[in-house]
Amino acid sequence: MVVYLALGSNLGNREQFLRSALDGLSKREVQIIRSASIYSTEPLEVRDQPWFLNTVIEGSTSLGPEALLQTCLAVEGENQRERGRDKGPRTLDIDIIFYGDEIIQRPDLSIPHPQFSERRFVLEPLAEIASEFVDPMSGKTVRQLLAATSDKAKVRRFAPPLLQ
Ligand code: PH2
Ligand code: MG
Ligand code: MG
Repeated sequence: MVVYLALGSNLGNREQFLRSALDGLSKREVQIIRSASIYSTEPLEVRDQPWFLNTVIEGSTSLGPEALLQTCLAVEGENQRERGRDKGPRTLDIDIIFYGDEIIQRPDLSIPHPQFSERRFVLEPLAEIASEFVDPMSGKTVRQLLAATSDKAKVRRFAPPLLQ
């Protein structure tokens, strides 16, 4: 299955945590196909926290959606992720944006990610590698969703993709 994952870090050696996320996922049945540039992004929701580095990767996996979620949590865990303040600072966050074109709505897992189209820090990197991908919820392409988003928070290209 083709999957898109959003990666974020705003504590410690942020770039190294993103790199470590790619390693951890690759070791657990998530093959990395492509990754977007790294972006420096203004914090959303909880505003009084350090700026993030964000990126998006395209992966290919044989894992089902629940197993993929557990894998993301395991990779966060081995990268010093602590469950502190909700939406607060973190060494590594890995969110599932799309699992193919499946729509999954369970108490612990919503795919597509419920807020991705309101987050420029997800849409910009996603559009870099998957602008024509159609969001199964809205029927719109990533390109259209980026053009339509009302999120005005700053998102700046920071570094080239971790995988080229
Ligand atoms: N993640 C959040 C809350 N706010 N802001 C930015 N810029 N990037 C993030 O990854 C982010 C955020 C909760 O997961
Ligand atoms: Mg998140
Ligand atoms: Mg998360």
